[in-house]
Parts: sequence; structure tokens; C-alpha cells
Amino acid sequence: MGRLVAVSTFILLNIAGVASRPATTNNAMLDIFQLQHQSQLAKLLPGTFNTTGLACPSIRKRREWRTLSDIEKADYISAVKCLQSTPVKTPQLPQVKSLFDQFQAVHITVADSVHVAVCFHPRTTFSCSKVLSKGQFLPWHRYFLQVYEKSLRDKCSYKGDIPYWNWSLDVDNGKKFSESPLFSADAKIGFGGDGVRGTYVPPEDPTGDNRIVSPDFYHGCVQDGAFAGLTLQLGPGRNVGPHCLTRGLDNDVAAATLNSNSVAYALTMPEFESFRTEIEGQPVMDGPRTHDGGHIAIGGEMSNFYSSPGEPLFYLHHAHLDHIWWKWQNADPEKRMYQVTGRTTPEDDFRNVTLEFPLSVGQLDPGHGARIGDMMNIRQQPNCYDYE
Ligand SMILES: [Cu+2]
Repeated sequence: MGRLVAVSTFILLNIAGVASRPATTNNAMLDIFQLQHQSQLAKLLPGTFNTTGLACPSIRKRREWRTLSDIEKADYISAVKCLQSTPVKTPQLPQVKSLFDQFQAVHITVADSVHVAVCFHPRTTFSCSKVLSKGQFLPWHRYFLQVYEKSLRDKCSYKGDIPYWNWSLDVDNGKKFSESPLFSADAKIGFGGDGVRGTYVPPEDPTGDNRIVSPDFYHGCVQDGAFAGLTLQLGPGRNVGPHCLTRGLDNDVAAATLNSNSVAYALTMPEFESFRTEIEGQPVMDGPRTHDGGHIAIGGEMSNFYSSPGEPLFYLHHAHLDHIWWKWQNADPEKRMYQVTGRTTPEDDFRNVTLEFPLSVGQLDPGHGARIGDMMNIRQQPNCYDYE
């Protein structure tokens, strides 16, 4: 069965039988962390968010990967490799060995609270037939990417910005996604190609807890390009232990979800509510869209709900989603610049997100965090960037 027709994808998992499982030690640890951090943030929050904002001394420009010179591409990739060898003092999870792992660990920790919710959380005892996505999805990823960009600069002397990946250029007009220049095998400027078959088998996931949807999504280890031989400590899912960076490219999913018509259609959505669900995709929508389509089309670690930031392309994919969101905001700034909607949790005691809603990236930015309102206008502080 192709990935487009498979109901279980990046996001979806087996809901039945998971809802009442008691919390594992590991999850309990994550929950305590989340609660501590949320209350720590709550103390920092003043009253109503003021949308006047602070002007930026200068505005940086994020650019599409292929407009970077070879030197700029090599600089970006070597800064990412530097993160992969930079140790951390306060690991988010015990297995974290590098700052790059730390980003993956934070995503694993908060994934349930910033993405679509399927009422599957081990602590939940209610039964839930609805699938609801969360209002903080886009703002949280905007924040996460900025923290990543800041680490590249502060810890790895990177002078540039996170590039974005306009994958529509790789699938429009019958082009094959797998032939994208981003998958170049060049050891200095290429992210490498598909996983090599026969080199990796994902762990079994009978309960769906790790969201390893299908072993078919994991062709094997990436063995060319700049990240050949990369060892990840976390994933897939909430599994831990050293393993290779995996991929399983899928041209059909890419062609169906990443084309410029899909993007143009999302941009026609009149309200944030319909826009964000159109971008995010399954299981709220009936099939994958740009967000989950990109995750599934790359496959391997990237197809995993929890551990996808182990894939260096995660950041370029999400930068383009952020870019598309910004385009949507800018098409009607008066109405859309500060428009947020969506539940914070799927439970019936839900709150709706507001501009004051706290976003946390755990140990990556301890004691700080941001509010959704801070993330809305990228041309104002604390953001100060734009897209070219
Ligand atoms: Cu995510």
C-alpha cells in the first residue's frame, strides 16, 4: 500500500487500546519537566500581549537553499556538523551527546504538546474520538527554528541564516523529488540521498507509542553526502540508542503534497484556523499536506512524529513552512498578523491559544521561553528576519 493511501502516516497512530495505559517512567519524567517549565514561564508573563512591538535594528534574510553559493552552503553544513560535536551541560534527556541531539530531545519532549493531538497520551483516561490539532504548532516551530539558528551562530560561528527549502521546485512539472539538488552526494554541500536498502531495520512498535508507522518508511542508512556516518542517539520515536540517520524517499507523496498548487491552495484559506490545519495535514485533514507530506516524503527519521529533528533537513523544511505562514500573514496583515486560534489540548477542559500562551524549548532556552505573541511578526523583535 502506498503511503498516500495508508491511513497511518507521520502523525496518525493506533488510537484504540493506547488511551488508558499507565504512564511510563520516561513519560513521567517528561511530564514533570513540562509542568515545571510551564509554571516557570507563567510567572514571567505579564497581562495582555501588546502587539505594538519593538522595531528591529536590522532585518536578516533567510534564503532558498539553491540561491546560496557553494561556500555559503558549505558554511551552513559545517555549522550543523559543529552542533553535532558540541557538548551540552544540561541535557534534556540523559542520552543527549551533542547540541544537535539536544534539539531532537526537546522536540521529543514537547511533540505531544505542540502538534496534532490524537487523545492518545498515556495519562489520559477519557475516551476520545476526535482528533484535534493545536493552535501553537506554527508559532512553536517558528521559535524552535530561531533557537536553532541562534545556536549555529553563537556556538558554531555561523554567519548566515537558516536556509529554507522550496520543495515545490523539485516536484513541479513532473520533476522527481529524489533528484532534488538538496539530496546531493557531495560531502561538503549535499545532504545526501535516500537510505541504502538493507542497512537498517527500525525497532518494532506494536503499540504505536513510538509512531513508527511502517518499516517501509525506513529504506536504510544515509551513506553519502555530508551526513554519511552521522550517529543519532535518540529515536526513532522515543526509543534511545545509537543508530544511523535513515531515509526512505517517496516521490509519489512528494509530488502530491509539495507542489506549488498545494501551497497556493493553503494560501487561499481565509482564517488562521483553516490555514493551519491545511498546512499541518493528517490526521485532521483527510490526507497529507505540505507539512506532513514533506516529513513522509523524506521518510526515515524525518517521518517520525517525535524524533524528526534528527534529520538535518527538518530545519529547512520547517523554515519553508514558516515562510509560507509569513506569506499568508502578510497577504492581509491587519487581520492576520496576530491571528491565532486552536485548542491548547484535546481534552474537554481545553483552553484556546492566545497571544500570551507560553512556548517552551526546555533546556535550549531555560528560564526564558517566548509567548505566541512574540512570534507573530517576524519583522519585529525578538525575531528580526524576513524571507527572500
Ligand atoms: Cu515538530
